[in-house]
Amino acid sequence: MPLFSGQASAAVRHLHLAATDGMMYLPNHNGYAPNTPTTGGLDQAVDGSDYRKVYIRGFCDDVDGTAAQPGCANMPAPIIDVNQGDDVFVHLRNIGNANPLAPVYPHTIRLHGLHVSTQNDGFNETSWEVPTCNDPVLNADPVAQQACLDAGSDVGTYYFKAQKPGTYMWHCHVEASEHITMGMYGAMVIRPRDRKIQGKRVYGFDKDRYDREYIVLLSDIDTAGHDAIQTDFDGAAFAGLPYGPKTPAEIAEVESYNFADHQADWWLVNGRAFPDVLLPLKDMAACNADPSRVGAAGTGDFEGCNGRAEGPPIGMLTGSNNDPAIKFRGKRSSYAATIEANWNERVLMRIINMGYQEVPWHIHGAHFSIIGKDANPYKSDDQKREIFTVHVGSGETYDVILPTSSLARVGMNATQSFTNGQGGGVNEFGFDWGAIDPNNVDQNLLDQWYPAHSHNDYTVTNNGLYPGGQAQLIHISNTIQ
Ligand SMILES: [Cu+2]
Repeated sequence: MPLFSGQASAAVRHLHLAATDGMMYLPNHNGYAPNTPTTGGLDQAVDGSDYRKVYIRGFCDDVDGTAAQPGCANMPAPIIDVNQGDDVFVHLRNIGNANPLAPVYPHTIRLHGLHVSTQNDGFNETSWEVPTCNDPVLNADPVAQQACLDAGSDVGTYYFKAQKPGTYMWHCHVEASEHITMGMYGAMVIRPRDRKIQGKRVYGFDKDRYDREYIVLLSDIDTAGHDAIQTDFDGAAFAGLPYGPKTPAEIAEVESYNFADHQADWWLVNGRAFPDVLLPLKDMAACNADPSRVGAAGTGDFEGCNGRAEGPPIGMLTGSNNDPAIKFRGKRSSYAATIEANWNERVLMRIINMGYQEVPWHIHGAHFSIIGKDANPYKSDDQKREIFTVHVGSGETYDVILPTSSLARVGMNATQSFTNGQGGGVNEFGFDWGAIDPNNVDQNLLDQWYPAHSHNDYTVTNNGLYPGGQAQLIHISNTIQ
């Protein structure tokens, strides 16, 4: 029984993740509006705008431990969302690659920020790793492969007791210089034990009350590294090596790219570059379990689950709070990348940096406050400090709250531009403000659109084309559901 009314009993959760490879598309254009999906050529959207297809490693929802198919990697990986006090078992199944030309590796889960034992730490050099039964050696020996599967050698289980509420990240830690930037990362949220404040407060202290929450997961991609891994694998050399972990010399034998040469050319918010952040969330469930998107063997090319001109994944991990089958009081977390809120609401942004560069994250229109960092609340006075840029280093998380009441919506501030005939009509993202009525300027101020973006503005580009990359929009209105 709960100790007092409103306090939840801790749950025992079993979460299933599959590690594999996949494909994603990056907008290779600087059009202002996102393109619509197409069934046409592989690298173009229906309006002719370019997309850049890149090979990734990653994770997808394995549902019950059997659902995922090789090639299903979601970008970013599913969200782990649990409550303080929960006993969480994360089962990782390494299903190998869809691409026969890419290196085959073990994987782990590093629960970044959690106080876990060495044995549950995904730093495989001091703990352990999960190999796959889907590699060139075992694929050529069906008896040995079946024995590998029967023994469950391709599954490992991590345990943690959810302790401090806040915002975290998780990722693979095998050869992290390669596996992280290839896409093996996702967001993690722990909510307060008290049910009454789940989905309403980050920690339960002074200023951390909010009405809506968004995950802002920042990362970057060096396509040269992804291309090298896509076609790099020397299967003959691999087949000659002993089974199990490889030495540096053996790794060098099967791949060539040096990840110290990392130089990003795309920068992402929730796994998408602008303007694709504006697109609706994508349900990955059907794709995760569909082997038909895997291309012809030996080509290293297949369809994957992150399509061209498609929005970020919903982010649900079955068994988490964001699984609709789980009873949950608050609003569910997702990778929604357009921030929408009504006037006089407080918007929580859980900012996470999984990229290799520090990001000066800047929001137009109003100041915001940092109410916590790295799953620890700031002191009450510090929670009141208002800023307009937060520097988020790799491996850091910040919980910031934007009160929409502080956004500018005062007619007199816009009167001059309205007098000049500006500020009405349709903006370049397709939103229609309507005609300007000089006698009622406030009618044009009801909906407001602001950018939030990296202030390293060269990262607000797609392969050098501005605008693109690490930017999203904040839409404030009075009709947001
Ligand atoms: Cu890995």
